[in-house]
Amino acid sequence: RSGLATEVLGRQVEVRQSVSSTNDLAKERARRGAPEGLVVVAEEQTAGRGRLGRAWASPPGVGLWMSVLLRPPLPAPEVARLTLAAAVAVAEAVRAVSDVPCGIKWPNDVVAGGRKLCGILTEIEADWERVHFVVVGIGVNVNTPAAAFPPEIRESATSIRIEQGRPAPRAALARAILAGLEHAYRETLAGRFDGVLARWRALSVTLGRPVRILPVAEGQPALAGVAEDVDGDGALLLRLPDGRLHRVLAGEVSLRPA
Ligand code: BT5
Repeated sequence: RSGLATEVLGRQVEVRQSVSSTNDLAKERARRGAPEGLVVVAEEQTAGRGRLGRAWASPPGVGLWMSVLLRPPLPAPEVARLTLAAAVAVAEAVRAVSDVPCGIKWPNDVVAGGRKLCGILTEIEADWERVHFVVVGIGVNVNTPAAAFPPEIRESATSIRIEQGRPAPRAALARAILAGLEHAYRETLAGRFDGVLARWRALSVTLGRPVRILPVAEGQPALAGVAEDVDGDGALLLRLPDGRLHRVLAGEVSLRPA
C-alpha cells in the first residue's frame, strides 16, 4: 500500500515500465473482474491517448501516467461528474506538492500559465441497464523538460518542473491525487456532488470568460459566447450573444479562447 492515504483507490496497484496505454490495460483488467480501486501506473506509454483518438505524449520517467478503475453505482449521464472530480483532485494535488498556481480549463484540462499541464480521459463501459465500469485516465506532465514534448505541442504544453523551475515528487503527487479523488468520489456517491462542483468552479479558468466552441463533428455549429457555468452533468452553459443559454457537452467540442 506504500503510504497511500486511501481505502479504496489503490488497494490494488499495477506498476509497469512501458505500456501502450494505462487506460487500455485498466480496461482489460476490468473486463476480467478487477476490483474497484485498481490503479495502473506506467513510466512510459507508447500509445497514450487523449479524447477522440488524439495522441497523448507520454515520454518515459518524467510524467504521471495513471488510470483508476471505478465501478460507480451511477446512471451513465452522471459519470461525467467523475471527470470534474478528477480535475479538482489533480489541481488541488498539484497545488499541494508544488508552487504552481494551476487552474481547470473545461472540461478536463489542468492548465498553468495558459498551457496544458494535465489531461484526463474518462472511459465508460455500460449497457442500457447499468454502468459496468469507468476508467479515469490521468496524465500529468510532472518533470518533463520542454525539449521532451513533441514540437507540435511545445507552445501549448507545460510541466510542473517548467513552471516552478525545479522538479516535483511524482509519488507524492500520485498519492495526493488518489486521496483527493477518493474523497470527491465518496462525496459524489453520497449525493454531495455540489461540494465538488463548488471547488471545480473555484479552480476554473473558463467560467466568466468569452470562449469559442469549435465543432469536432460534421453538422455542429461553431458558437461563441460567455462561459457562464457548468451543470450537474458537467455540461458547460454558454451565454450566447442573443441572450440564450446553450448547453455544451464535453466530447462534442473543442474549446478556444474567443
Ligand atoms: C486529454 O485529451 O487531454 C486526455 C489525456 C489523458 C492522458 C492519460 S495518461 C493516462 C491515461 N492513459 C491514456 O492513454 N490516456 C490517459 P484531449 O483533451 O483530447 O487532449 C489531447 C491533446 O492534448 C492533443 O491533441 C495534444 O494537442 C495535446 N497533448 C498531447 N500530449 C500532451 C501532453 N503530454 N501535455 C500537454 N498536452 C498534450
